[in-house]
Amino acid sequence: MGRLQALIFDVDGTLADTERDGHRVAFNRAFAAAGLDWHWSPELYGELLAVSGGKERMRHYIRHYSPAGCSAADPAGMVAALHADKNRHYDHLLAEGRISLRPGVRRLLDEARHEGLRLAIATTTTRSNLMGLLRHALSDDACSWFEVIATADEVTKKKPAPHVYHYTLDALGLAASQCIAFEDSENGLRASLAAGLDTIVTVNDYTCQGEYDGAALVVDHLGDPRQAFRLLGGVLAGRVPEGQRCIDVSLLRHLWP
Ligand code: XBP
Ligand code: MG
Repeated sequence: MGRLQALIFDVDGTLADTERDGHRVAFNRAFAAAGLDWHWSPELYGELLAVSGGKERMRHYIRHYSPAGCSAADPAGMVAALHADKNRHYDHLLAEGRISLRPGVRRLLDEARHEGLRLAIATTTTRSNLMGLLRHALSDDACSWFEVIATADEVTKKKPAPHVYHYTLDALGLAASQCIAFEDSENGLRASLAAGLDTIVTVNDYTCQGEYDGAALVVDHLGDPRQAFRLLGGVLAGRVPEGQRCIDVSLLRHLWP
């Protein structure tokens, strides 16, 4: 058996483009419902994404952007209530089918399961948000596809801290050298590299300007037979065969023999 045993996926931005049309819209609905005139434009949200975690992002916004209406007697309670309401709106957006998987995600998950690779998730999002995404964008039983699901509910320190990856590797009972991580952002890559994981970065509109030194591969998405990925960089880029159209299990086994 080759040394590659498991694939570990980040969620937001990696499995699906959840941020601009998902979490951001849901935050704005929660702000409006609370009578706040806060509005996170797509551009502002891009800046705020430097902070992982919805509650942390709101605290950062209050601290650094001084919006009106944040003189609540209980700011922590206010943030917690806004976050709960944001998650409720996010779940509605998922149920309406507004968020779909990124190219190649379903194909690679299906293929990996068929080829006996183990699957895990390592995310800093809230568990209920992840469950909604898996159910609505993948399948009713999709959470059973992943042997380990590590979320913000399991670890307190969010990415770029490596804790969620350490937790995932411990739960899988595998060494980092037996797994590959899939990430979409600088914070995510810093977390996975700090845990010793070789990492494939699939950038998106919010993360395509990032610095991904140390990534094994940087691509625009995982690719599908009819929608080839673009290879953007990475330390293993020179070993990707000419004409390769997608990240598939045979490519992974070629790069990690
Ligand atoms: C991405 C995040 C999350 C979401 C919001 O996490 O930073 O905070 O934007 O989720 P990842 P919550 O890419 O690691 O999945 O509101 O549930 O925190
Ligand atoms: Mg991400």
